[in-house]
Amino acid sequence: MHHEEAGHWTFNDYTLSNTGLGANTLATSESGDGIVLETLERDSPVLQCKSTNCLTIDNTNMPCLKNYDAPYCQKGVTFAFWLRPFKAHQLPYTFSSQGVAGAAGFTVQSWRLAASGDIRLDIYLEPMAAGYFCGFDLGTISKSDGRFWKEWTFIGTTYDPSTSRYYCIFDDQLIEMEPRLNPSSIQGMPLRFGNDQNTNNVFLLDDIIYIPAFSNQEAVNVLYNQTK
Ligand SMILES: [Ca+2]
Repeated sequence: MHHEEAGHWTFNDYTLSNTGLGANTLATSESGDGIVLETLERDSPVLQCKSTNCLTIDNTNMPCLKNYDAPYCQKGVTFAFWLRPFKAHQLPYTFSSQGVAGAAGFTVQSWRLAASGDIRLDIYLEPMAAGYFCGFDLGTISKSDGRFWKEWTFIGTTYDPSTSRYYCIFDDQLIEMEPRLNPSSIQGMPLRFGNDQNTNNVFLLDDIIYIPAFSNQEAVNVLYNQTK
């Protein structure tokens, strides 16, 4: 993982700071009231989120993290993080959001289908005036007792400018995103982690990664294996 101008938030020094992946780490500023703590599940400190403003990444100097598209991301973009959700007491459950509308920019949220009670996880990405998403039916993994709610999962997105295709990252899988109708018109907001709809839910984050380049399957394998 040697990239210039990349971001890597490890929390290993017990701060919210970007520790970087390369020699020329972009300047960023972070804010938030998430708590860095240690867990037996991972061998380095992680961030615990419970509030509406757990971690906010000021992407002023990270144009790919604002618009996710050409001409800002000429080599593409990859943004991913490790997520450890807990069984949701209340749904919907927003892990990350960007902008005031629910799905502007990069958004990850879970919700429950009213009819079946099955829980879904959706990853949204809205570059300039377009919208894409992936939906994962967590109910099929065995309802809220399923693997997703008990383990760390690698979640993210990556954009390939050579084909203009957007993908979700779910663990070490690459899944092409589907177009989404009626995208939000709001782009460029800071990227915020935190539950913006309920306050009784808790989740953990670790190894948030930003690379201004597309990650193909081989690259995703490397990211996954080097941070798991
Ligand atoms: Ca860590």
